[in-house]
Amino acid sequence: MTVRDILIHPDPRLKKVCPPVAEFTPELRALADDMLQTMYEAPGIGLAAPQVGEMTRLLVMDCVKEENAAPRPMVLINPEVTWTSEEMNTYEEGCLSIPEQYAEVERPAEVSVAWLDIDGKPQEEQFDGLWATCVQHEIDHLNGKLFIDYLKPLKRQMITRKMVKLKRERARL
Ligand code: K2U
Ligand code: ZN
Repeated sequence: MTVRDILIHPDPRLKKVCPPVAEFTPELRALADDMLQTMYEAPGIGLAAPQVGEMTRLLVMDCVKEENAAPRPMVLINPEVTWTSEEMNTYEEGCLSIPEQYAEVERPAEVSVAWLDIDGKPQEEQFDGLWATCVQHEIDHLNGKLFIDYLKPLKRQMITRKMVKLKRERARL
């Protein structure tokens, strides 16, 4: 397993709609393992393949917060939202591709998602709470959408300018 570099916004690869996974290969399993390791190491509770430069519809998440609770690493391939609740929920979101920036985003409080697991087996589950926020945030990544796209233009531009500066500084190191 390898910890992968996480792309930082602005990056054209973070704005692309990713093509679906076509075949279940050992390389796909290795990518999922690398993404889980990268996510835990960040640390984060979710990570989408385009964030590590892999343009494919695969995401990982583990939103278990309790310290002594067992982790629940999940790998979702070709995920699709099949139902959303009327009720909305607002959460102060962050993003591993937009470090140190946080803003309130409103999303459906509950979602049902259908996906294929790492063995290609169809799964379907209803998520609520932080799991619902996270899975919607990750599926947005597969469609080239970032949480800052929900913000007012001025706020989005301010965050983008900060990231451009951060990337310039990191490039100098
Ligand atoms: O996609 C990502 O960048 C991973 C995010 C997922 C996420 C963002 C906002 C709300 C829920 C999930 C990272 O996990 S950001 C770090 C983080 C950690 C705990 C709670 C919220 C965000
Ligand atoms: Zn993100």
